[in-house]
Parts: sequence; C-alpha cells; structure tokens
Amino acid sequence: MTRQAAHERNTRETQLSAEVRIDGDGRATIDLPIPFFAHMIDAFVRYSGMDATVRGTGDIEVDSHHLVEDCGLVLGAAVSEALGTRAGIRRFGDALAPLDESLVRCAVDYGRRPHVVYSMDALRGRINDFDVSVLGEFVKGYAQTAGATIHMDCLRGENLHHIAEAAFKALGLATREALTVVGSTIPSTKGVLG
Ligand SMILES: [Mn+2]
Repeated sequence: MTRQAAHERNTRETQLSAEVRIDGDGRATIDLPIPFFAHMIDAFVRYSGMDATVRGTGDIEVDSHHLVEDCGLVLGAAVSEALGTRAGIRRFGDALAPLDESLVRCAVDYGRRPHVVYSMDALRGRINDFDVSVLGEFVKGYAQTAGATIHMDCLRGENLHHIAEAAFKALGLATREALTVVGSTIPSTKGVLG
C-alpha cells in the first residue's frame, strides 16, 4: 500500500493544499508567499524523506501567523491520512542537526498524542520582514493534525537563519526515523494509538 494522501484547507484567512508520499526521495515542491518560510518547509520535507507538495496563499498582509499555523495544520493532516492506522511504524524518532554554530535537537512520537515542547528562545527576531518566532506556530499546527509529540530544543546558536534551518532539518530527520516501517503491528502497549 502506498502511504500517500492529499489535504486541502480553505478558510477566509488562508487557502492551502498539501500532497505527501511518505516513502519518497525528499522531493519538495513548495509554493508559499513567504520565501524564508517556504525555505524552511523545503528543508523539513527534504530531510523527512517524503515527497511533498505544499501550495497556497493567505492574508499575510495581516500577519504571517495564519499562513504559518495553517500550513502546519494542512501538512500534518496529509501526513496523518497517509499513515493510515500507523501499524508497523517505528513511532519514535530523534535527531541532532548542526548548522555551523547552531545546534538543534528534535525528538518526536507519532503515536497520536499531539503535544509540543518548543524550547527555542534564541529564535527571536526578523529575517527580511518575517518574524521567525512565529515558526513555533507551524510546529504546533503540524503536531496537532499529524498526531505527534514534538520536542524541539535549541542547544546553541547565534544566526537566526542557521537556528531555524537546523530546527526544520532536525524535525525532518526525526520524522523520517519515526515513520520508518519496522514491523506490522500497532506500536503501543495499549494495542491502539492515542
Ligand atoms: Mn538556508
């Protein structure tokens, strides 16, 4: 069975779509109106090993918050649908991603328990006009619909671009590990996820 799905979300604030194929080659097609944010989604997809297309637009003239959060919601929903029952997945994954002076750690559990611990205090400021502190809203939205616990910690870092990119690479690498099929049963002592 091919683990793939598509999801669309249209509200008065944003219009977004995501298509994912979990067992891909990290091919990303990203068309979003905030170039730096698109660069981050591209990094996440590439290191996750999924093939994914994420497109859309939104009311970024109000603020980037709606688009960034909704992008997490739509991509997470597509991933969740593609995973089906989640039988056989490794479920847990973790990664350390350095980028020059920056180092970010990410640990994930795709066991249908949405939760985020986002310890990224160093990631505050602007790149171009984009407030990078809003990237946490992507992580929250994604965790909610993907059914994932995500812990993300900035261990060190100076340059905002480096810290953010290390974070999205770490999320991709941890996700790749967690979604790997290693068996055939539901990976829970309860026999059911969630
Ligand atoms: Mn970069």
